[in-house]
Amino acid sequence: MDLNTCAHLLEEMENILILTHARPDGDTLGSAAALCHCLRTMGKNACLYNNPEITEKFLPFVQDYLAPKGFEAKAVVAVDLADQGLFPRGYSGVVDLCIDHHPSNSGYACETLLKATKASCGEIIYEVILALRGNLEKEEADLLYMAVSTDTGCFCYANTRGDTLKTAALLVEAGADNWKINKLMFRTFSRSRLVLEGLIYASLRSYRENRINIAVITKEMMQQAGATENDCDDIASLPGRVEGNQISATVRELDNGESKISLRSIETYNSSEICAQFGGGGHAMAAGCSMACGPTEAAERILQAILEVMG
Ligand SMILES: [Mn+2]
Repeated sequence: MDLNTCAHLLEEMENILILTHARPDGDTLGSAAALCHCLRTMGKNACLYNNPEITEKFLPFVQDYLAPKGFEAKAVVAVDLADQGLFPRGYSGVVDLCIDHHPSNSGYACETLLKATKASCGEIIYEVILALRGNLEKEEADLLYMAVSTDTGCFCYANTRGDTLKTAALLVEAGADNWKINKLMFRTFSRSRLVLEGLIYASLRSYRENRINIAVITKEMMQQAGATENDCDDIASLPGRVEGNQISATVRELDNGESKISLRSIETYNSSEICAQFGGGGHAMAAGCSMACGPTEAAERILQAILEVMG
């Protein structure tokens, strides 16, 4: 469906529940809250589904929009949610409208506005809000800036295009506090996270003139740093920062005695194929697998597999 049909559909809706995806990120939460704000200014009763996985970092941005107990939805809208498998915990039901940018969107909703060339869902919500109300309010600009900046890694990832930056510029012009949001999203870390990073870097194993880098994260290191899962966001990208790195692996010791491996590689190598040897998979440049052994043995096994591919 196109933008105007989507806006028309939203205009017809009442008592709207907006869904964010499982393990919600800045894009799904910022998009949902901005849309919710806009719908409320239009006099509609709209709320965000109370996603139990919202982390402390994002909660202040979405708190005012979360559904009160007993909210009875007449219409359900999902944002940035590609597949039913990514429904927020506790939700199962019909989705009337989905607004998304994932090329892999499975078409689970009754109606879908899909713009797969967009770097973030926030850019689509920006257009939807303009189609609905003709202007953008400051609260919406802040929320959409959070959406666009987080899905592009602060405009660093390869998905950042000219029109992504144009939308970001329009959001700043509409009042988005870009520097405050950037500081919170990209330049602020828990003390535990920083201590954990220190432990990871200090014990980093590098091979073949630093072309291979392996980080091992044990339960003991987590404990020593006082770190929880909340402190492990994007932790798998750390060993790949070493100059000259071609393939990096992050090995995490799990509670059940197994190890979880995240592999990252440059285009020359296929991470997914390496992980497939251990029953895992993923993308060509980012993949993962699990091994039924402790982290020391897991690190050794993944190193041997990498060495074999590197020749
Ligand atoms: Mn997204």
